[in-house]
Amino acid sequence: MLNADKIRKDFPILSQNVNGKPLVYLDSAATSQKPAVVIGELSRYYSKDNANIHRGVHTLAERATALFEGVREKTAKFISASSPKEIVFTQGTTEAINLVAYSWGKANLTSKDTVLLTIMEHHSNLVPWQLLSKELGFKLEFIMVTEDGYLENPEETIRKVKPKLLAFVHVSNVLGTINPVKKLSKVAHKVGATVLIDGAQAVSHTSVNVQSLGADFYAFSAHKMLGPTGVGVLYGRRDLLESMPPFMGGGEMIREVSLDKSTYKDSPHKFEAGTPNIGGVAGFGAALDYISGVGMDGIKTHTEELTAYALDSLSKIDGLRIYGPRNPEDHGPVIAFTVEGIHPHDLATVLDGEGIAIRSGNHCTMPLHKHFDLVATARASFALYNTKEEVDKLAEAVLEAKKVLGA
Ligand code: 7TS
Repeated sequence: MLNADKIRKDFPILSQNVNGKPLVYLDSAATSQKPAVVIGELSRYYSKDNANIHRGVHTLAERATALFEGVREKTAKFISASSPKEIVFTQGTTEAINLVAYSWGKANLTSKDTVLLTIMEHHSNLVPWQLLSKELGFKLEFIMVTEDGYLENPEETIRKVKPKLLAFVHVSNVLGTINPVKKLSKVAHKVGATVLIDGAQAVSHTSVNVQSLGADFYAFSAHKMLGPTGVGVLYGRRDLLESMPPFMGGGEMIREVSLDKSTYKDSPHKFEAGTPNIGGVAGFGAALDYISGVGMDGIKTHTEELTAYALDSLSKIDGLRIYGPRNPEDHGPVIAFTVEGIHPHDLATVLDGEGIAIRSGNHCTMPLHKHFDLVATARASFALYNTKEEVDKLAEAVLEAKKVLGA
């Protein structure tokens, strides 16, 4: 059993008042808070080990390189990749997906192909494919979403469309839907598709095994899993990464350069041009250690309980509509909702006055909001440091907002 009260003490930011009230941070889907060990590691790294990597022979350069490559190994283990060579460090999920688009996509997609996405994608798994499809002329098709927030006939659609690439979100950042990655990857592979999973909202609260999920590519961000901003990961199956051309050119990724041509290092270094976010990667390593120390099973159970509790208490509020699966087992720790007669921004503003941080807006999923005939939703999201008392405060504050705003 996870002890959230004890865990909260590890997160310095949580012990403050906001607008005169104890902070209730329910926006971890946007970015999670960081434990003191992560903040401390950033400071330790810059105080003791800071140097550029892979190029110096001096002691600090060797230390920084060992640290950076050590976190690569740790990351590979964390998601059960078969080798650290399958881990490319990026700036975040967005860059990881763009890397797949502009490297794998440019080398593999033609005007005869189709890329299959879903309408619940974050813009970062939609816009890169739109840009590339303009350039290469391939078709974009979409798996639709049911009223209760599930993918609509995904297996049939995959069999019918026979895409060259199936790219979809593991856990929706709005509906919270946990998509059946393993099942859909299997169907996609049967029709010869490559599978890219956007794991940005999954890795922080569920054990991910990229091999058993059948992901060919899996993208995520450190900042949503207790790590620093500016670091992300692209997992890619080794044979795929090796067959792919570089994404960006520059220092670090080359083997030999002459004025008219260059040869490149093997992956993952081929995809890491320039000086990476070494300090951030060090901090990410501390975040992975922290999560492993607490235990992913405990985190998963805790966030599932909070989600079930919040789905139950919010759904009792008159005029409040939740978007996404009602079955807590299919629902990650993200709940999007609207309250009749109140604009989500107004609701978020009133809640902020109570020290409660939720997000309002389209959460970078405009097509999904359009599908539900919405411009914006309010969204509460939970992490290992949240408590049932905080969910109670959220529900009470929504009731209060209804009174204040006359809804
Ligand atoms: N994919 C999903 C499912 C996401 O939720 C996000 C960020 C991204 C990709 C992009 O990640 P980035 O780290 O590259 O920015 N989602 C959110 C959100 O829901 N609120 O703020 C950011």
